[in-house]
Amino acid sequence: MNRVLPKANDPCWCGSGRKYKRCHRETEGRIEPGVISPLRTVPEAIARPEYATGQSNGEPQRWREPMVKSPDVLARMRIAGRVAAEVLADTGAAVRPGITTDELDAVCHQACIARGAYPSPLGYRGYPKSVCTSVNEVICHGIPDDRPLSDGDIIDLDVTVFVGGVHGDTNGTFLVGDVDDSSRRLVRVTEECLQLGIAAVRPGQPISDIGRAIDAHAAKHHFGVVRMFVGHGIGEQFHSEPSVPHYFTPAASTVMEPGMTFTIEPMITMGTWRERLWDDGWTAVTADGRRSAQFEHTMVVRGDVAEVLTVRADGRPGWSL
Ligand code: EYF
Ligand code: CO
Ligand code: CO
Repeated sequence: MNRVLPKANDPCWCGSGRKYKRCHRETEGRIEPGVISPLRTVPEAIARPEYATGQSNGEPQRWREPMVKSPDVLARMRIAGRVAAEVLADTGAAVRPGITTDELDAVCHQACIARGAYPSPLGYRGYPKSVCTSVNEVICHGIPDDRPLSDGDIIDLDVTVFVGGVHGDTNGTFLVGDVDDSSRRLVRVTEECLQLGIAAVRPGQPISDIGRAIDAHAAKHHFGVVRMFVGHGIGEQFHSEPSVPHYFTPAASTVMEPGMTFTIEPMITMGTWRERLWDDGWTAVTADGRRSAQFEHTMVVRGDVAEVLTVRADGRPGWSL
């Protein structure tokens, strides 16, 4: 049912007696936490990462994993990257108005299992689901629940798989039905930010080159770049060194070397880059309630440029714009 919204100085519709502008106007139309379904299980035959073996409350053991990977690890990461892109494509194909984010979680969960992969987010630091589903103003780490998608929403699906002892991490933002032009522009520019970040990968150059390229493109479109969450090293661990900021900072001084593996995953906003955390301790939203989009690839630095690992067998990513 469509409600006629009050004018700013009228009494709020909720009956609080306060002016609408001081009561519900700020949060009108925002995503709210829903009901989270019970944990899904993974067959015993599928190898799981150490944090999901029930011995550490989901806290990963941190060890000094080399940033530069061996040929054997790289070969396994190519497979994990392909599987992650396939699972993202399968889950993205299910996006439509009316489907709940929990149903998308079930699609992702089954798509992982069908490929002999463990869904890396499940149990990671206590995270309860197999995929992150971040709708509209949710920046990242949205937890799948019973909220159905609405016509006009945008949703980021963040898929990570663990297979062959290594992780592959990719995400993309999908349009739900008929989406307004400014949101479409946000999604398109965010994907361009990822591509420009990848194009800035070059051995011998500092990682700060990546954020410089992304920052410049977002600024050209008057969009914000989220600072709280960054790309990360990846391999036998889900998250390791180096950190990959999507904004320019000279502190990102690690020099890129052939064989280094990391993600680039810019979160680009229509308004402020500042975030707030929901009371669940996981879900990050924009401080002003405006929309945010994200795309992510896992890659390896090669002798000249980056090789993107999270692509399907035909070279396409897990999304299509
Ligand atoms: C309070 C998580 C832990 N963290 C990162 C854990 O790199 C990722 N995506 O590209 C990524 C994915 C997930 C993740 C899924 C779960 N977590 C999230 C939020 C808060 C937190 O610790
Ligand atoms: Co991810
Ligand atoms: Co990531």
